[in-house]
Amino acid sequence: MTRTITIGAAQVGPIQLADTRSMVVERLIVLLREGAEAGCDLVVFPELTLTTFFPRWWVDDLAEADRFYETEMPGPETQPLFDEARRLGVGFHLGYAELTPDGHRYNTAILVERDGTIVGRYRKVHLPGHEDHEPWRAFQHLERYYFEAGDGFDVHGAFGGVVGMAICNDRRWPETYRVLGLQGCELALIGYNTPIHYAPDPDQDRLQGFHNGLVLQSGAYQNGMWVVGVAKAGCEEGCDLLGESAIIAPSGEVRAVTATVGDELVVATADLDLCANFKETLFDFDRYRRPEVYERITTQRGPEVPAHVQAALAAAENREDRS
Ligand code: CDT
Repeated sequence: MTRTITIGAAQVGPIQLADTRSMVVERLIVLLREGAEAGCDLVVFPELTLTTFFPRWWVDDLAEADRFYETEMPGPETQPLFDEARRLGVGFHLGYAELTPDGHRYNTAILVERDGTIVGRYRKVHLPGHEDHEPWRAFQHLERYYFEAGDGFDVHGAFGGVVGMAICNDRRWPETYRVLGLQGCELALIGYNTPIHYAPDPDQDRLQGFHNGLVLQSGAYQNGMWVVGVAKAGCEEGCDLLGESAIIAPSGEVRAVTATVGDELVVATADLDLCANFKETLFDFDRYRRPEVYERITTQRGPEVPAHVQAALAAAENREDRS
C-alpha cells in the first residue's frame, strides 16, 4: 500500500497593517477551497500568517503589540478557517504569533488534521535579527524582542506519516532537519517571511532566492524527507518579501514552486514511501552516522579555533613579517 498525501503550498501575498484578521482569514479560506478542488489533504500556510510582519517595527512597550498575537486558537476570527477545513476535509498548517495566558510570546505554528483538530504545535527555535531598536536599518527585524525561543523540534503522527514543523530562519540551520530526521520525519512544513533586503550584508539580497532553495533542498535530500516551504510574499508595508514557495521531494528535487509574490497555491502529491529510498540507502543514519565524533554539535555554541591552530597561524604570520 502506498502512502500518498496531496499537499498545497498556500503562499500568502502581502498583509498590510490595516488589514483585519477577518480579511486575512477570508483569503485563507479561498486558498483552502482551491486546495480542496485540487484534491489536497493538507494546505500549508506561512509563518505569522494572520498579520503583517510586525517585528519590522519597534515599540517601547511590548503590550503595544498585543493586537498582533493570538491568545486562543481557534479564536473568534480564526474559527471560520477551522470550520471550513472540517467541512472540506482538508487539514492545514498555520503560523501565527502566540501570547500564552501566563504572558509568554512565541512565533508558533500548528498542524490541524482534516477533522479540524489541532494535532501538533511548534514554537520557533532559531530567532533571527536583533533585540534592540536599531534605527540605522531601513526596517527592523526584532524577532528577538517580540518572541521567546521554543524548546525543541517534535514530530507528529498525522496525514498517514511522520510530520514535523520548523519556522523560517530554522530552515537555514542543518540541525533543524537533522533533529527532525532523527525522529523519522517524512514531511517537514516550514513557513517563512524573508525580507529581500538583509541590512547587515546587502550583498546577500541578490542571493535570497538561491539560499532559500539551497537550504530547503539540501535539508530534504540529506534527511530523506519531503519539505514544504511556504512564503508570506510581496511588498508588505514597503518591505519586499521573497516568494518562491516550494514543495521538495526527498531527492532534493523541486516538485512545485510558485511563480508570483501574491496569494498562490501550488500542489504536489507526495509519496511518503519515497523517503525510504534515501533513509534506507545513502542516508541510513543507523548504519552510517557517527554521533561519537559529533560531540561539538551539542556541547558548543560558537566556533572555537583550537589553540594549536591559532599558534600555528601566529607563527606563520611572524615568519612572513620577518621575511
Ligand atoms: N522570519 C524570519 O525568520 N526571517 C529570516 C530573516 C533573517 S534576516 C534578519 C530568514 O531567515 O529568512
